[in-house]
Amino acid sequence: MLIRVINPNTTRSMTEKIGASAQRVAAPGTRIIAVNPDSGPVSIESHFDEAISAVGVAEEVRKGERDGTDAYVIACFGDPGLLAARELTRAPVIGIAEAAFHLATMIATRFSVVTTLGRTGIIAEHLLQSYGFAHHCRRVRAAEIPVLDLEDDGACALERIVAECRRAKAEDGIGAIVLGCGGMADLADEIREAVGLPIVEGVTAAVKLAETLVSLRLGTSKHGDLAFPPAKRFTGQFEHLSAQPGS
Ligand code: 5HY
Repeated sequence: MLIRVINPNTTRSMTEKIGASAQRVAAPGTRIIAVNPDSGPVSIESHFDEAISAVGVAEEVRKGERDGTDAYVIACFGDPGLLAARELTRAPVIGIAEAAFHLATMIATRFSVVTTLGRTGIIAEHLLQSYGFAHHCRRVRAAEIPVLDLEDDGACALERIVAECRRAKAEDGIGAIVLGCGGMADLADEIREAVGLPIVEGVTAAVKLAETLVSLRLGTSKHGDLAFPPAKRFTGQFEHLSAQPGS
């Protein structure tokens, strides 16, 4: 089984870290290919970053279709371009936020999210609403660390995340915590150890859900709004996206 794990930002070191975490939990026989778009933001910390990164996600799915990919994972906690990506393939496409929310509600009646910057918290809140998990989530908290601090050992990112998780455990009346950034993929075990609560990490959650869907031969429905996009001409820098009817 081939799973294409797409880091929507363009920071290669974070892509490799995400890929290693994904391969660590993958079943024998599952091959993970971890990629990021050539063009786009080095980190995603705003609605604008999200909008630009969604195009990069679509481009990576188009490339994956040429490789016979069995499933896709969008490894950014905003699940940028999730529905557009699903339109482009019959394979399952899993966003790490969506995956983490699903698993968290199977192990706890209430959870909190701990993300990077406060300003991106609203993106997680919008997803909780649109996915129907808002009533399970007590708070979306932020460790107030820039995403790329997760790539800098000297930045004390882990300490700040653990401190915010401990506050959530003490104050939110929850049974689990969801980590709110793909760049935290390698930190779940240490945080679980330090905080003493179930920690749900999206990249690994999404890989296991993708394997489940593929093994059940469940792919993205092509009946209705996730059907392939209507073929049309694109202009300018997107001309290469043009498609002839029926192509
Ligand atoms: C992510 N940004 O998962 C989001 C996290 C965030 O570049 N990868 C990013 O802070 O919204």
